[in-house]
Amino acid sequence: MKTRDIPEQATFTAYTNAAGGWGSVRALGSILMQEHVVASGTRALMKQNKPEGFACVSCSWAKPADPHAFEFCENGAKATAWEITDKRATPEFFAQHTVTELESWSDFELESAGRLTAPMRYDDESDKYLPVSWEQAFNDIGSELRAADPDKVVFYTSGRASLETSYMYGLMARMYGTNNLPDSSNMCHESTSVALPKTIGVAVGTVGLDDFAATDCLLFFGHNTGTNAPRMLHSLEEVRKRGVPVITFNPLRERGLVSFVNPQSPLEMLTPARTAISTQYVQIKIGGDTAAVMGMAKWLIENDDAALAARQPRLLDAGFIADHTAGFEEFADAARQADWDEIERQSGVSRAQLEQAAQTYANARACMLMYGMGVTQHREAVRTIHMLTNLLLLRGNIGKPGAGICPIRGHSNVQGQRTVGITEKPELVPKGKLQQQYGFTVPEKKGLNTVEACEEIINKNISAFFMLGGNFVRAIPDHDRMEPAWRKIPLTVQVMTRLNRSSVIHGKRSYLLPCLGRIEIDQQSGGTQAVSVEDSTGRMHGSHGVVKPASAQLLSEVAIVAEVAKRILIPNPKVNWNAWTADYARVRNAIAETYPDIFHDFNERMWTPGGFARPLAARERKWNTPNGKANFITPDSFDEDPDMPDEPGTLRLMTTRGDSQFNTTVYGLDDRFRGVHGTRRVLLMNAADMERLALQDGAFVTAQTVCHDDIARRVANLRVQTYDIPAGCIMGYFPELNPLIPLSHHAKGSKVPAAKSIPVRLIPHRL
Ligand SMILES: Nc1nc2c(c(=O)[nH]1)N[C@H]1C(S)=C(S)[C@@H](COP(=O)(O)OP(=O)(O)OC[C@H]3O[C@@H](n4cnc5c(=O)[nH]c(N)nc54)[C@H](O)[C@@H]3O)O[C@H]1N2
Ligand SMILES: Nc1nc2c(c(=O)[nH]1)N[C@H]1C(S)=C(S)[C@@H](COP(=O)(O)OP(=O)(O)OC[C@H]3O[C@@H](n4cnc5c(=O)[nH]c(N)nc54)[C@H](O)[C@@H]3O)O[C@H]1N2
Ligand SMILES: [Mo]
Repeated sequence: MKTRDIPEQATFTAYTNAAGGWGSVRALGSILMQEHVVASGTRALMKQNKPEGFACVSCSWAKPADPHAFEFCENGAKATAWEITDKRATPEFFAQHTVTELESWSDFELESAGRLTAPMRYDDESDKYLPVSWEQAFNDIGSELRAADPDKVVFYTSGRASLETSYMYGLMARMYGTNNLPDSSNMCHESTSVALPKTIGVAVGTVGLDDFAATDCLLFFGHNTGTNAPRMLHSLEEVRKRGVPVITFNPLRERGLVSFVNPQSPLEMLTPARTAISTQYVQIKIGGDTAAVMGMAKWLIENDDAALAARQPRLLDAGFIADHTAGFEEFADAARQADWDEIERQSGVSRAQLEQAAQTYANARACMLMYGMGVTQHREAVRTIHMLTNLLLLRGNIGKPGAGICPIRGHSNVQGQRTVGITEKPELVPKGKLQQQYGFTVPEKKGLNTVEACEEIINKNISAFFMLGGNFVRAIPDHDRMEPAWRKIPLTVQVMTRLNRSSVIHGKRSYLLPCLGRIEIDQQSGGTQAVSVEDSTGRMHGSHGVVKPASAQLLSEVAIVAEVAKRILIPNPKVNWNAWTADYARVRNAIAETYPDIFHDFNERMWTPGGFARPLAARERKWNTPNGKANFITPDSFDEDPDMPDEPGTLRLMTTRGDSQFNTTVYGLDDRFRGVHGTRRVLLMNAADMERLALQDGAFVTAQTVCHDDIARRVANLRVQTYDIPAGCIMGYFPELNPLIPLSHHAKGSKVPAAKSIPVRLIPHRL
């Protein structure tokens, strides 16, 4: 396995095979070997996403009630191998390397050191992490946090922590006195959490796995399914076998959405029949979604007007619109007035293509719409999501079988964390319930989200930053500004499994607290413990570990949160942190008491095959919006990025994941489905842009952000490559290109960094 990224040695091949197939099987074998876990890995994989096993730590896609023998995908298997690896970052490892030396390592090399085995504390004098006892670490962290102003302490979470841990963590922060609870969702689907309550009155998707069997049409916006939620390809394959049309809107022809060979279907593997996934592929410009959907809506509304006049069958669901919605007339007028030239220019797609898509949509009795980061990580993300729901509402596609909206969530429990109280917004917290249950008053002051936490770090207003998982420093924008500021934080604490950038770029005092992963057996005084998670379709699943922990010294996340809570909070007889650690069923009882509608009889229901569903009002056509209706919201413009400087030569850069990574965890340098091998320092470009800039394949450039402030944001040594991508758009990889995203460049309303629309200029390197 190549660990050094040397772009000169990279190769590019057009990948013409389907996603899945033998390529997946080969890739799986090599990762099990790389992590030295061929036997244990294979055994663990048989229990992945099974009712009696563990919930995969990779994506959050739904887990069926009747799983396949192999209910995992290549990337889920990679995530498992990565967690149960036999490589170890022991105290001896840390004794051999100064932190300054570790800083020069790549992300891949840092994580390749393996699982942390003991709690560590940074020692200034030797510039090394030295072992520290748990007791000492908790006492030190506790006394520092007790002395701090709670407003200046941040409790970050990455979306992997279980419902039990997340509930305890949120409660701890609030009892301590702050709502400073940013999480990875602030960089991910927060645009959804802000947009959907206004239109359909829920903050999450309305689609369930059963809807795939009833649908007549699927629309896909801005998601790379073959890489980031591959198990969904099984559902898509089934839908396609029924002849259901799938229309994809994406600047790139992502392989998983073009065609798929099921690597678990022996017949397909022998006779590599592939299932064509998308029936129409709309290669939209980056940021062109509002305009494209407006084009579809315009066609539907104008043809409906004509049908009405001619007394022919309607194209719109007029009954649904009249009974259930508000704002239709204003929206319909805007659609009628929308100008096709403007729609074509902003979307980068022809009128004919959009009319074709609209016609397919109009023919379907029930339609589902799925979307990912290509929608949420834009300046106008919230508006685009409103536009997506407008399209669904036109034909009553919310709250009937086979229809609905499906934001495809990222981390395996990111949606669940929100459900049990991880949020910086106090208005989303059941204050009365918590008061009644624990006798304390939830702080009123709004907490910091991710972008705001970064701003306060730059302003030197943060005294301590606690990370429950994740790799904050690497996942956020504006690395070159954030890293020096991060080092000035008095205390950083990381609950983690593997070494990453946030541990080598650390606060003045820094602790690494190694925890059990979800795949490991969690033994407490009350017996072996299970945890639970919520998937993208709002179903809760139990999960118990199946492999021996990486080290006898690891503590569970629940235990770590409880130990910190005991040290920073005034004792409260209503919360017995020790009892919660001993038996997580008691935490679940507490969750059920706080959120009875969702979690009643939690312990009994958590092992329901396929999970148990949370009530979703919109699914029943009950609208929890201020006016009690589902709302059409008319966009004020189509321009996705009003701040995009109108300078000639400015290109729009999207930063996405490749096939060999889980967010900031980079397993390898290849992005197989996109045909990129051996480097991540690459920009994929349209041939016309290459020609205009007089660039040849393999040339090297520096990318520089075009921004209104005077801060220079650059990434050098990027290799350019011609690619099938619309003119004016370029693609590169997250997190390598994060220095280019200005912190201020985030979605209006949700503050999700606009990682998919960075205005850049390219400066060729001189030969
Ligand atoms: N194996 C693996 N699985 C993962 C992850 C991982 O890193 N690895 N990460 C997890 C997490 S946290 C998340 S959030 C999800 C992310 O999964 P995705 O939502 O797929 O995220 P990205 O990889 O950023 O890919 C964004 C997609 O949107 C397209 N796109 C970009 N801009 C636009 C646009 O303006 N309009 C449209 N229509 N499309 C656009 C891109 O071409 C790309 O296909 O995956 C989760 N699952
Ligand atoms: N440019 C750009 N930036 C982006 C994005 C993008 O598309 N483009 N995507 C954004 C999105 S969608 C997201 S979700 C964020 C991701 O941001 P984060 O969630 O903060 O980052 P991850 O890379 O998922 O975190 C990986 C680390 O989690 C730790 N870890 C793994 N398993 C466990 C566990 O079981 N317990 C604990 N305690 N720790 C564990 C390991 O130490 C590992 O190094 O990045 C965002 N940043
Ligand atoms: Mo995410």
